[in-house]
Amino acid sequence: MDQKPLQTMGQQSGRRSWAEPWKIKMVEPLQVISRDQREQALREAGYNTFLLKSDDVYIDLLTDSGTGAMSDRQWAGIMLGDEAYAGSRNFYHLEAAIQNYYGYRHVVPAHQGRGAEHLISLAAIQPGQFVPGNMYFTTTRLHQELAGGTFVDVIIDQAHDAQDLHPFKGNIDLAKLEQLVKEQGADKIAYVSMAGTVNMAGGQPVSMENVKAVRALCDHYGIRLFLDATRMVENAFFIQEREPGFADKSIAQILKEFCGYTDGAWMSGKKDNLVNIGGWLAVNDDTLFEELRNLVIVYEGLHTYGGMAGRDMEAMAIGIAESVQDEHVRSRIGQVRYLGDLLIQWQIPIVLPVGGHAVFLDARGFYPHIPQDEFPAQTLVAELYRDSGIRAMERGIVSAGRDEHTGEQHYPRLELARLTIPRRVYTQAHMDVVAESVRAVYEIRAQTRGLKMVFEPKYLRFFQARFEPL
Ligand code: P71
Repeated sequence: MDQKPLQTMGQQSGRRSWAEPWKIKMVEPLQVISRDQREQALREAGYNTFLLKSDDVYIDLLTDSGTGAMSDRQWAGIMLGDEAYAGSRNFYHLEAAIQNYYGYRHVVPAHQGRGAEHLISLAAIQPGQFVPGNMYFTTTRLHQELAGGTFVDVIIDQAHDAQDLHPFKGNIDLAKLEQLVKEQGADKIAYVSMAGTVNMAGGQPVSMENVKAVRALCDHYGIRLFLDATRMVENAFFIQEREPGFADKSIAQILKEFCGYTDGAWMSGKKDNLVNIGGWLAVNDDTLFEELRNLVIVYEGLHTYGGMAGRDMEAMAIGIAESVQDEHVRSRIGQVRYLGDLLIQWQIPIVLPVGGHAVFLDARGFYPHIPQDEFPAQTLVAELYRDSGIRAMERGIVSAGRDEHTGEQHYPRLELARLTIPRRVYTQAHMDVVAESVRAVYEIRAQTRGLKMVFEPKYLRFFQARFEPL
């Protein structure tokens, strides 16, 4: 039998290979349980991957949130925690890092992203106001609604089409935004809520041109613009790669320029900032800052720790500096893209272009015979786990939940299963195993049946809902 000469990954893509800008100093053993055990674990978890025990998971692609590997420098920083109740030196390091890399004037720490979302929503939304944004995110929208606001999706139409190749599918549609402002009046708009790389659209970026244009529109109507900076570093990579005029600018320069068009940001440090727990809010306005700094002590903790230990703040300060290194971001997104490219070559339906933090499988493409209210994406994540012990996350009708007024289910166009890649954790070989499992599940797609929901919690139902096979 003829054997084709083996090729490295770089050779296969017609370039010199490159690798991660780090080496491994400590490892965490993994185990794989048997197929029968997985079948039982799945039943016990009500076919919901959020309810699996992590010991029963082989490769964990549930989320990139808090699941990254910290560097030796960050772990050294943990030992330098100043656990003073007030005025911890680690807070000042964190504050300086945020001011330096993101460019905002005032910093309020929070225990994680949703803590920060809670505070900004309370401070900046009057009941009855609207909050336009580039596609909803679950916790973001919930806090906006709990504060009395109504979220309005003003993302470009292309974002809702899994196959559309627009390079900046996270962009805000200026016409949709302006129409809302004209219909409701500028005083009914709390602020524009813009996310850097849009999670639910597949990790899709916003262009510099778009944020500039949104800024101009906001200035015209006197509306504030706040940024969900959770994955803004990854957004900066796409600008560097795709937007004319940015190829020679560093990720750090692009990040700062982008943030400069916004009035403030909230952050889940568990993503870009390379920590297991932490978050922050940062704003330029003095009055808003005073209000946030007052609110944080009610809900999170004193304004110099906001729910974090001193050591957590130190790790995040160091993580911020590491996160904007060009080599880091290139290898992080390069790994996501490696997995995506394998699946594209095998003609498995995924969201295109491949985004920053995850490969999103298009469950409608897998299971055209399963109607949306039999939960195709939930089915797909259950099938993947059954096949190989890989854990993914549903991002479709279960995540979208119900309309708060009518109680009707939202029926999102995107019905996706997210293979989320933690930062600095898995190797190329792990990605190969994942790709082969996705293919195995795809090959048996015609025999696969949907699920029915047998338990539905009131808030953020996807976390705790239970299902049974049909
Ligand atoms: C993700 C998460 C974590 C998560 C949250 C809700 C359901 C399932 C998983 C969290 C984000 C995020 C964006 C854009 C704010 C938060 C909240 N993402 N904005 O993707 O992606 O941050 O988790 O630190 O509270 O798995 P938090």
